[in-house]
Amino acid sequence: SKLLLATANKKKLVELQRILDLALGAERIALVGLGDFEDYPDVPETGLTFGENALIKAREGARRTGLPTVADDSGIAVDALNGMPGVFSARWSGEHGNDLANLELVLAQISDVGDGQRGGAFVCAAALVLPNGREHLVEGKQRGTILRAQRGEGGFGYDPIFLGDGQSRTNAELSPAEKDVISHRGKAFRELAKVIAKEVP
Ligand code: ITT
Repeated sequence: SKLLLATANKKKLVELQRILDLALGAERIALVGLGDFEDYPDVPETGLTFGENALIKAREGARRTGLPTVADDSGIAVDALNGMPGVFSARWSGEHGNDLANLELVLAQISDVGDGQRGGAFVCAAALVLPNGREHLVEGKQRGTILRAQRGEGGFGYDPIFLGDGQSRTNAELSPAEKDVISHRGKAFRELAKVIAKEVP
């Protein structure tokens, strides 16, 4: 069946279709992104947590389209920055979606932080809102270390500066399938896939 993914981020759409195909079978869910809807407004992400923002995006999508809707709100929480950029990850540099400027600002802000104190986590909240009003919310995390320079060309966002715990390659050096196994998004959406299997016919 058709499921709206209330995101303007094409990389998220690709990752999520891949994760859901593996969890539920390739033909089970066809995700459509916001790009397929003309004049879809910018929805203000005013939540203080990833979960609140995921629900804001999913509720708005379900209300506007009548489709069962999933949303992803995600980002990186850096220990040495007291959990920032957190929900501000996509616009940390001031320019929404400028991945390079955002990661360069984080690197500059923790340039004098020592090797033992560069921990952080990717966090993903995944929400499902159904046309009948039922709501589900799950969360996934990946802990790791923030490097001092970029490594790798894959993934998106902060992947090139993030070395997952127990990994020898950054998230940007992993294959897409390898990233899905350990990533915050992989964990959250494998959990949500179980709910989708029950709630979306
Ligand atoms: P939508 O709100 O339209 O879904 P967005 O890109 O604005 O798209 P978010 O508000 O959830 O999404 O911001 C997520 C940001 O966090 C994103 O821009 C990345 O910089 C970062 N991020 C999220 N997941 C990531 C991942 O798997 N790898 C690296 N960075 C990630």
